[in-house]
Amino acid sequence: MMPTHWILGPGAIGRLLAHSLSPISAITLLGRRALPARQMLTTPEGKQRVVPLNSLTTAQLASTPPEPPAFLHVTTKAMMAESALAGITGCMPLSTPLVLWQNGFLAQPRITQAWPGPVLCATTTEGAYLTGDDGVVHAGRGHTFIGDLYNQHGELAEELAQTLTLAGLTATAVGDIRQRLWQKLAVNAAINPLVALAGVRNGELRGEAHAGRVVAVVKEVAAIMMAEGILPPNNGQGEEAWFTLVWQVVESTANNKASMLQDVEAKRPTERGAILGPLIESAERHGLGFEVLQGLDDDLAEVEASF
Ligand code: KPL
Repeated sequence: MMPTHWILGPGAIGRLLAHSLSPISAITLLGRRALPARQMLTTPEGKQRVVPLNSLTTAQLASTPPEPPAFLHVTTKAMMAESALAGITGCMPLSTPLVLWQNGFLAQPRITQAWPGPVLCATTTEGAYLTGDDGVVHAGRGHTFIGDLYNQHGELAEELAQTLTLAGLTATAVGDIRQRLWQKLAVNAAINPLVALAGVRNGELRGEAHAGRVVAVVKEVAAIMMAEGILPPNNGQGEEAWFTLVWQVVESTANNKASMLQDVEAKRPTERGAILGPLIESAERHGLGFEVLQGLDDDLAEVEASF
C-alpha cells in the first residue's frame, strides 16, 4: 500500500509537494477553500503536467475523515500553522508525525512542545510560486533539510528525506535543524523587511539607499545568533560570515520579489512575527540591542494596519 501524506495549506510549497509526492503516495491536499481537481505543474525545465490532485476542504475532512496519514505536512504561512492544525486535530490520531515547513522560528518550537506525536521541521530552498487556483510553477530546484528540534526522530527524518528525494525533491536528514532554521531566519530578517518596506527587488539592497540598513540589521542579528549558540554560516567567523552569506543571497536572488514584499503587495499579513519576533524576543532575553529590528517590526505593523 502507498503511504499517505496529508498536506495542510495549498500554497506554492504545499502544491509542489502534492504534485511531487502524488506518483509515489496517496496525497490529500487540505485547505479552507475547494480547489479545482485538475492541477497543473510547470517544471523548472518548462514542461507542463496536468494531473488530478485529491483535495478536500477542512470542513469536508471533518465530516468524513479518510484513513489517517503516515505524515501530515503543515505548509501554511508561519502565523497560520497552529490555528490550521488545531482545526483538523480531531481528524487523525495525535501520534501522527507532523512535518513543519514554515519560515522563521515561531511555529516550530510551539508545535513541537504541544503535539504528542513526532514533529519534524523542514527548511527548503526549492523555489515555487502559484499561478492561480489550478497552477504552480516549480521555478528552481533546491535542497530540503529535515530534522527535529531535539534529535529524537532521526529514523523518521531519514525515511521522509528518502521519500522526498524519490519524489524529485532532493532532501537530507540532519541533526542540526535548529541551527539551519535560525540561519535561514537570519537571512530572511536581513532581506525581507527592508525590501517589503521599500517595495524593491532583493538586488536593490546593494545600492547606496539601502546597503547601510542591511549592515545595521546584520550587526544586530549576528550578535543575537552568537547569544543563541547559532554558528556563523559556512564555517566562517563572527559578523563577517553573516555579511558574506547575506550579500551572497542578495546577489543570487537579485531579481526576486521576496515573499514579504509579495505579502505586502497582496495586502496579506506578513511573517514578521515569525522572523523578527524570535530575534527581538531573544535580544531582550540576552540584554542585546534590537533598535533596528524593532524599528522594522513597528514599520511593518503600521503597513499591515493600513490593509
Ligand atoms: O527566502 C526568501 C524570501 O523571499 O522569503 C529570500 C531569501 C529573501 C529570497 O527572496
